[in-house]
Amino acid sequence: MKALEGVKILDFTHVQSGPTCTQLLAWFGADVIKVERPGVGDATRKQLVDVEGADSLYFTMLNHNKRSITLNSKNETGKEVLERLVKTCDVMVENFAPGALDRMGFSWERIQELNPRMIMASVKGFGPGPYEDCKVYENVAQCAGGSASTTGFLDGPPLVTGAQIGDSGTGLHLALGIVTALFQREKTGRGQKVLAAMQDSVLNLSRVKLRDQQRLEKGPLTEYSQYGEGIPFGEATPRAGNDSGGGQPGRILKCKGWETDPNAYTYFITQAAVWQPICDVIGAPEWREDVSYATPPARLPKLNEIFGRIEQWTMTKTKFEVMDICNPLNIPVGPILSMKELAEEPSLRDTGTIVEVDHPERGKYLSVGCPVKLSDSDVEVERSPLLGEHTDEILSKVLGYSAEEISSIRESGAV
Ligand code: CAO
Repeated sequence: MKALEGVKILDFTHVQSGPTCTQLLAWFGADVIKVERPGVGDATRKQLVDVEGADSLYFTMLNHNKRSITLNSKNETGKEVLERLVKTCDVMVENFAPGALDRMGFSWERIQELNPRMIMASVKGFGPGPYEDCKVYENVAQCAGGSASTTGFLDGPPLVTGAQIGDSGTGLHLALGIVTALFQREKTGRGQKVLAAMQDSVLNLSRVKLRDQQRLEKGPLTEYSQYGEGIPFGEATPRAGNDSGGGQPGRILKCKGWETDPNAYTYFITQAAVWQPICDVIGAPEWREDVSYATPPARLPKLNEIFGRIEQWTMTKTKFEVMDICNPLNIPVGPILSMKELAEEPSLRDTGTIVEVDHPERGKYLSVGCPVKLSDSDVEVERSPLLGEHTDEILSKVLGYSAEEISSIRESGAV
């Protein structure tokens, strides 16, 4: 048995934020029915195409383990089918632009009339407030949620990150909201509305930077490199390059081969508890007991000098040698792994975090499998559905329409 077996999800999501949420729920065993516009489908099916005529990797990697029904929700018969889906499902997930669902005739009030147990979960760019009507994509959320202003180097512009914290990050937040609402429904019998705003989710992930904003009011942020460099702080949490966001200073340092390999780097943390082994390993035993280096506060103004010295050592080793030498000494380090290295990493294949999936239109491709492992709910990653692949199956087996009714639904142009 899978954890969410028996839960039916009306998946009215598109692009990345919503699909990433419903894909997780599908991996945990929910029956996810993706509703798509006839003839068009989720816009990502045809975005960033690498195999002509086939669904793109953008789509296939975000829509595993789902079934697809095409349905025109603006057609009268289509609305009737959608009503039946609302009555049958436990959860409806959507990430349309603000107001789109109301314009379709499916306001929260209407949904409650149709099914009081329904959990209606939405991703929006912003929560209630001045920007609630705005459309939002990933990078807008990274900028509006505090990530971009705190990412990058002090002397450069704000930066967005490669990790899709606005879209996939919000999808994760929404998935937690949905299972929490399902848990509450067990006791109350009632559904509820669940909202995950992308700005809120990014801000939640940038929590430590709001921590620093408040610390800044009390004085300089001594663990930021700019403190040791004598650069004054402004009014807002600054960009901190690759400084560690926690209490143990860290940096990205060059390793052997950095001149030609853009990823020949390691992250190196000068954790206080292992200062002495660090001094030994980098060939600076004189720093072990020297009072001007031996304590964390004494080191903070000298981070550039200390990391410069450590880098002299890391540049003589590959990033994997640094790992092999430091790990037995409990020194926290981590290689900068490229996507190529991750794709080829056997241990990630073994755990199902990287999976190979077969697809009828495109053949074999790699995907990221379920990143959360449950010991009593196995995940088998299945390919994404073709557009409308399960329309008849859902109309008959889930919604109970007869063969004649299905023909007339088809004739109406609703599916
Ligand atoms: N049948 C009929 N019409 C359908 C339909 C269906 N099955 N599915 C969608 N539509 C219609 C919608 O009702 C809407 O019509 P109206 O504009 O008349 O109300 C229209 O398609 C377009 O929907 P949309 O506005 O959501 O899509 P968009 O491409 O214009 O905007 C996006 C995309 C992502 C910017 C917007 O949906 C949004 O802001 N969503 C919330 C935030 C979010 O999730 N962003 C992350 C996206 S990934 O980076």
